[in-house]
This record gives sequence, C-alpha cells and structure tokens, in this order.
Amino acid sequence: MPVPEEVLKVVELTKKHNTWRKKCINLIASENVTSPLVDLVYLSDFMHRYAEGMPFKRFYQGTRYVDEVETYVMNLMGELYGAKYVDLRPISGTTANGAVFYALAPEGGKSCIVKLSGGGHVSHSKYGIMGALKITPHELPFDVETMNIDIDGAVKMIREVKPKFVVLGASLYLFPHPDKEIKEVCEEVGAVLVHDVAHVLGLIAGRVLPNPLERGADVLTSSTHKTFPGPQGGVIMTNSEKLYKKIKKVVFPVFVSNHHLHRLAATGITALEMKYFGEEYARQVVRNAKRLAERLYEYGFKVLGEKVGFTQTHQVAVDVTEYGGGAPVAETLEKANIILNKNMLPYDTPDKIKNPSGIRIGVQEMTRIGMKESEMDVIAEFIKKVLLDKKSPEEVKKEVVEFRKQYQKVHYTFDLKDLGLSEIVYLSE
Ligand code: DSN
Repeated sequence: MPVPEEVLKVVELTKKHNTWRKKCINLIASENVTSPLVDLVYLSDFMHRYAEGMPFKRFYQGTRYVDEVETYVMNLMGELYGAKYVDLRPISGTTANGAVFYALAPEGGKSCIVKLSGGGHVSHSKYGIMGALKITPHELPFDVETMNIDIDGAVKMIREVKPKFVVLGASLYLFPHPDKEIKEVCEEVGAVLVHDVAHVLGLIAGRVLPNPLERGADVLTSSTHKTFPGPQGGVIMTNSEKLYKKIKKVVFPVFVSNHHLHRLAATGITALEMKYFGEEYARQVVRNAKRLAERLYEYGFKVLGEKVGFTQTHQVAVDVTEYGGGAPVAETLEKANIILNKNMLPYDTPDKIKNPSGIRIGVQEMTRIGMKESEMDVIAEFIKKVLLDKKSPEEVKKEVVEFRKQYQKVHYTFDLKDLGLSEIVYLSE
C-alpha cells in the first residue's frame, strides 16, 4: 500500500517541530530537554504496559521489572531529597497537587495559596483542581519589591483564615518561599504546609536553594521536567507516614490509573544526573539567570527584583508594558526564534490575563546545552535588537539560528559511549 498523505503529514509535522526547536533559543521556564540516555530508557516496552497500584501489590501481571524499577527510583529520589516517602505515580505536577489537596481536604474547606498574579499555579486556584475539589483558596499577600510572599501579611491571614493547608510554590518563582516562618503559623492553626517545588526541583537537588522538607514543609509536590530535566511527570514527597498513608490511597484510584511506566526509569536516570552533575548544573543555571537579568537591566529593561539581585532561580521576570505588553512581545520574539512566555506580574489585575505586563524567561534549558554567562550576553543582545533597536525579527532570527548551531549537545549527563550505547535519532527535516 502506498503511504497515505495523512501519515506523511504527521511525520512531517514532527520533523518540522524537532528541527525548529533546535534552531531556537528556548526560554520557557517550565521546560527542559532530556539527555540522550534518558531518551534511550524512556523509549522502551514499559510504555506499553499497565501497573496500577503500588510496587509488588499490583492489579496486573507482568510487572516484575516495573516493580523493581519503581522501587529503585523511589529510593533514588528519596535519597536526593531526604524524603522517606516518594510517590512517582502522579503523571504531572497538577495530578500530584490534586491528590495531595484531596487527601488533605476531602470534604472541601479552606486553603491559603500564592496569588495567581504573584506566580501561583492554576492548579492551586479556584479555576483549577483546587476549585473543582470545593476547596476555597485565599491568596496570601505578595511583596513586589522582594518578589516573595509578604511574611507578616501571610502570617496574619493564616491566623484569620485557619486553613486546612497552605500551599507555597509558584510558576513565577524568583526567590525561595519562606517555609520556616509559614510553618510556625501552620502549627499554631493546625494547617499542613505543602510546597509545590515544580519549578525549582533541580535547583534543590543542586543545593542552590534550600530543601523545603528541611525547613518545615510537610509535603512536596512537583513535576519532573523543569529545572529537574526529566521526562514529563509528577512526584509527591514527604517524611510524614500519617500524611502519606492518606495521600497514597488518593493517588490511585482517584487521580491515576496507570502511571505511564516509561517515565520511571527515565526519571531515575535524571535523578542520577542530578546526583552526580546537579550542583555544577544548578550553580550555572543561577549564574546565567542573574547575568541575563543584569544585562537586560543595563539595556534599560524593567527587570523585577532590582533591589534584591533580580533572581535566585532559573527565572527572570521583565515588565514589558512599554513595548505593548507580554503578548505582543512574546509573539514578536518568537518570530526571531526566541521562545518565552507572556506572564502576569504581581500587580496585574485579572483583566490583564490575555496581555499581561510581563514576560517570564527561564535559562535552565539553554544552560543544559552548554550556555554560560557570555552566551547570556548574546541572548540579551538579541532581545535588545528586537525590542529596543526595532530590528526586523526575521533578520535577528538568522543570527539566532547561526548562534544556536554551536549548542546542540546536552551537558551534565553520562556519556553514551561509556555505556556502549548510541543515541536515538529524532525525526528531523
Ligand atoms: N504552567 C506551567 C508553567 O509554565 O509554569 C506549569 O505547569
């Protein structure tokens, strides 16, 4: 049979995407690239199989290696983050959040969260899983100068609201959230402290940010594919047996049936990359973010967190109101093959959602392919050329594509040759 056009179309689109993103400066703060070794273990027969339940207590046959790998990777993650209980079954950060929120407030109730415009994640909000579970989130006050939770205001609110739980962590996350101070008031009112570390999981492994579990957080929820450069997925970690007993009964059967088994081995390799290369990688990520923020600031951009050193993470936030707002700026930069996203800033009102004041920049992926401070200077200059010098984005794109050719290999990983393996080749044009 001749290959139908429809088949060619799907193959073509995949090739186009793969080729294009290798020619782009990818600065979406919630993304990353997996290493060739992670790709190799990801692409396996595990992806065809089912294994509901906990290791060695399954509802399916044929799971002997799934059980072993899941247990092994749970232990690796537990060792990396100092957690006694690790659940890798949530297939995303949102699923991990849903399971924890439901376990903590099965009949609904009140919670306190980071406000959406301060970076709070949609799953923490009334529009997302929190709202669907009939839990009413109260937004903690946020301080724009320090780009962090206003601790005094938050303590006051938590005392008044008396929530069942408090969620720290956010999608715009420039500085570590104050677990220690919030934990004290949580204890006073009997609330559980959850910290959604999705954005900074890799930075915690690399010890450039404190581990919330060591500073009072009761439960960590996370995705596994942002600064932690693993396959897309979720994880829950805690040291509380009492809480974990409740949570694990909710993960399955409420939020997950099968848990996408090929993620497990791939997440394990990523945990080992973090164990052996994590500190070097995380330090470079933060150095790069700071450098990019400084350069943009020197060009006259309104970079947030000016009085507190701009950032301690992989992210930089810039107010681009004077260039038309986050939406047109992000679209124009995309024409130059610079991919980042529009973002609400703490002072934005809900009507600004379609064209917020800001853009959010994340440097973790470009760090992973070998970029350092000097490359951040080049990226800042590309952004300046498009937004300040008003050069044609199509012209700047030619320079971006040329520049990007030098950075194609994933760093901070193991060499396939040392394992006698060869790389999977992605479809490309
Ligand atoms: N909304 C994603 C982000 O970009 O931060 C996280 O799920």
